Amino acid sequence: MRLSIALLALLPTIGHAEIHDVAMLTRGDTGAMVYEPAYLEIAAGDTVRFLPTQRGHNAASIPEMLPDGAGRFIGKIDEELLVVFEVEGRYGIKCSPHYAMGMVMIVDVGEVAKAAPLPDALPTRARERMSEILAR
Ligand SMILES: [Cu+2]
Repeated sequence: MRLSIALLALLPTIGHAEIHDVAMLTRGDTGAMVYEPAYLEIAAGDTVRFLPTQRGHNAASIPEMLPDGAGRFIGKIDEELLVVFEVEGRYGIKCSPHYAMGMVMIVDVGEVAKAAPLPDALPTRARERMSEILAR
């Protein structure tokens, strides 16, 4: 009896995927046109919930920073978007209207080579922001 109770108590934590909230902001604590947090390290199967906390933003995958086998995604402006990250690797995420202004974030799923170079194809400001994010 004691054993079965202990097993039941463990069940909710086994294989339980987490949900991580990200605010999409025009003016945040870390600057203008930002995701907060701008960096997440999560497990495969976890969900990220992009919240339209302030108006005018979305979240979309960056084709040059999408792991092999992972699907592209693009949220609608001013709408909440839930993305389940099943494939391990480093994901770049952009706000479609503010990509050139550097509104980007990084999601590392599972085991990721932290020192991997950023692709050359990114807009200059987006690249600078990502370097700052990774240096924090
Ligand atoms: Cu934006």
